Amino acid sequence: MAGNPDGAYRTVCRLCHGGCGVFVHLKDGRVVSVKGDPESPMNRGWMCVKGIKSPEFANHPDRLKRPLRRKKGRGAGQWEEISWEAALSEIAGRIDGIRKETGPETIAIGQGTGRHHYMHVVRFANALGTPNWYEPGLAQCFIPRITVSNITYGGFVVADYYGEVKPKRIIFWGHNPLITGPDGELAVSVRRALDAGAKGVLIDPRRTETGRHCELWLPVRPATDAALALAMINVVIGEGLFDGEFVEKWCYGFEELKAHVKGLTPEWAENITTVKAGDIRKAAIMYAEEKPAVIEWGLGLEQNINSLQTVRAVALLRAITGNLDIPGGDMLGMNVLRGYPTLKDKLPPDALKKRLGADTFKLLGGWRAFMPSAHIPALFKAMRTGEPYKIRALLLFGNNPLLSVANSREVYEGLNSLELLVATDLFMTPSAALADYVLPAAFWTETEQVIGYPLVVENIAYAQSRINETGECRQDEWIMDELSKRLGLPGADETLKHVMDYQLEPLGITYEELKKRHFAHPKHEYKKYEKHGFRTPSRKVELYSRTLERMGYGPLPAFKEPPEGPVSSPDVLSDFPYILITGARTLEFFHSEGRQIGSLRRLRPEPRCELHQTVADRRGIKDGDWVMLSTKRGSIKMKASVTEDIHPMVISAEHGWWFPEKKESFYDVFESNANVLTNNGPPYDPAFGSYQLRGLLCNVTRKD
Ligand SMILES: Nc1nc2c(c(=O)[nH]1)N[C@H]1C(S)=C(S)[C@@H](COP(=O)(O)OP(=O)(O)OC[C@H]3O[C@@H](n4cnc5c(=O)[nH]c(N)nc54)[C@H](O)[C@@H]3O)O[C@H]1N2
Ligand SMILES: Nc1nc2c(c(=O)[nH]1)N[C@H]1C(S)=C(S)[C@@H](COP(=O)(O)OP(=O)(O)OC[C@H]3O[C@@H](n4cnc5c(=O)[nH]c(N)nc54)[C@H](O)[C@@H]3O)O[C@H]1N2
Ligand code: SF4
Ligand SMILES: [Mo]
Repeated sequence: MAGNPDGAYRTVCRLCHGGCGVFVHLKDGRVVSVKGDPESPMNRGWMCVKGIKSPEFANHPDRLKRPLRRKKGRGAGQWEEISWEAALSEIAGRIDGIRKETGPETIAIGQGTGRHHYMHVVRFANALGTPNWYEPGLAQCFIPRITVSNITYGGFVVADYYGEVKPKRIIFWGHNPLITGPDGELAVSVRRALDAGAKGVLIDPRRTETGRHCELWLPVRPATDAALALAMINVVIGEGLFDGEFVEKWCYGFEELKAHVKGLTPEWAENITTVKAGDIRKAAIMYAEEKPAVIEWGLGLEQNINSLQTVRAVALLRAITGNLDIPGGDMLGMNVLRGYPTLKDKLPPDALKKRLGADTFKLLGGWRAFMPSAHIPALFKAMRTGEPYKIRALLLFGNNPLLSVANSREVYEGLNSLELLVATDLFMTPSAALADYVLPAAFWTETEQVIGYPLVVENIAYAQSRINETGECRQDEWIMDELSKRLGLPGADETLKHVMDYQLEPLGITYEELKKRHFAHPKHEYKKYEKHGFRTPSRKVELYSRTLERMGYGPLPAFKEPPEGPVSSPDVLSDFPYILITGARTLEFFHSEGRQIGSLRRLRPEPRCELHQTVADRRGIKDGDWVMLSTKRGSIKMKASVTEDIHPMVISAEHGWWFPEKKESFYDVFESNANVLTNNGPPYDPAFGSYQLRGLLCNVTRKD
């Protein structure tokens, strides 16, 4: 207990990707309120509505509190409570049987996005000897940005809102941080930068909450951002706005890039992106001339089948304008923590070869991948069909694939084909309802960990402390460690405390010491490349990437039409004349979570889709009407939000919708679930295997 006059506990909120320093107040061991920590270098007292409602999550009557074993048929909703000892030994026994019979690769592991146990899942998979773990983000989220940054600049970047010099110009590109932060930095830092005078440009088919603070909006046609970025490079180079000194000294391949973008003018891009050439030119000039400037890039760039080259094109803009690692620019991380001990040397080489999709999608699953994982469509296909071999078991740690993976109906088939499904979660979800065992996970106030923020760049190390308990809920890491012991896996003799101390070694402190200080915040160093160069083969920023070339991918970024769209598939247009984007976030919900939290649900009672006034007029739809949204894959029901703040061809559907109150009808899991509409089929991005969640063709009709 520390740090606050009324004896509150000081820790970090992890209801989303986390990062807000907080004080938690307990009464009789239960969380009663959570308040922002004014001294936290990340949030300085601020919190979002979800975090503030943490007590409602923590104390919800539907929280899972004891391990459950299925009594009747799969999905019948009949459970019996069992002890941890029984659950762990039975599950370990079944895993052991399967690994001996058909090999550990036939056991898959699925996890959700960015949780405390993220790297521990990778460790557990390696120790178990299975190459087949997945997370529904990865190829569709963050891995393209991280990998491209590593290949291009030798490290990941984040906008510098923290030093004395602040960004003058911010480009929000397929990213809506006022709603979605902290995915990188926190919403509050962005808001403060804008309030302090930074000027914004929004590149997004929707004029978002963040966009309302911007002076220029480029409503891009979904999945065509690579063309937009190439045209901006064309302007920056063609009009001599690049940083000549930085390019000369620190960039590799400038002449090749210059020749490559020569004909890729704003007029060329207007034809593709539907954004006016004049606005493309304006955005490029604003970004290049007003230094320091940052690019807030997000999911809008990744959920398409040209994710590698789209993200690369945007990445190069930072370099040629000299905005890298300067005060108020996009800074390379300090990486204050030692890399998580993932036991990757324990995964035998022949297991590596069996990773599903790895030979094709080398930057997702191959040896050069940032965090090698399996290709989700290949994994679920292997579950359903046994091709190239049968996936027999799946262990889920904080993942609800029926809602978060593309093509929900195939996911359903996949889950039903398993011999063993184990789900660890806070609540009974539709995916957990299909399991053989359901294990109760600890809430964030009930877990401990060391975490670096902002994510991936790790400029600050934080201690998250375990401050209370609920029922028999356990931290996911504990569950994996207990299974490891029973299976005699490597690393089973090390506790989470060992791991945390190992991570902190470069800072010269232990977890117990960090807990007392709450966070460690070494001074930021800029222009680190001046000491050792960039961490790339040429020691420079690689505008032209030999690494990509050697792997068989384009060394310079290029645009590719999305396979389903007004240009590539005009034959489908008569039935599906609009462009669908899914999953633009809302403040109240984190993915499929929170639908049972009364106060949040009252703020957003129903699933919504946004469409343009002209579409509504054409279809006789009024704001608040129920509509049917359909694609070639299926149809769902949502309420219409009619607006002028969206590209007139685009319809934006929320994701993650299920109805915890409708247990009798399997939570109506297919009724308003955006992933009934999405496509998990080829083509995929050739390097990451990304599938399309945005930029698909759809139709909308009023539901009578
Ligand atoms: N409240 C809340 N916060 C979250 C989450 C959540 O579920 N709820 N999820 C977390 C996770 S895992 C992630 S990955 C992040 C995501 O955070 P962001 O990167 O901000 O992602 P989104 O809000 O999904 O999408 C950003 C914008 O992309 C736009 N967009 C769609 N298609 C395109 C396109 O083709 N081009 C361009 N330029 N823009 C496009 C959408 O209109 C949307 O406004 O948020 C994290 N934070
Ligand atoms: N159509 C469409 N689909 C998308 C996206 C999109 O934009 N459009 N976005 C994609 C992206 S970027 C991402 S990252 C994924 C996210 O996908 P997931 O991370 O799978 O998100 P959820 O489906 O909400 O599942 C998370 C589950 O974890 C549980 N949980 C929360 N905390 C803990 C914990 O500490 N331990 C355990 N064991 N469980 C916990 C929650 O109750 C919830 O059931 O969705 C992807 N799916
Ligand atoms: S932004 Fe995330 S970490 Fe911060 S209060 Fe909200 S849920 Fe918690
Ligand atoms: Mo994500």
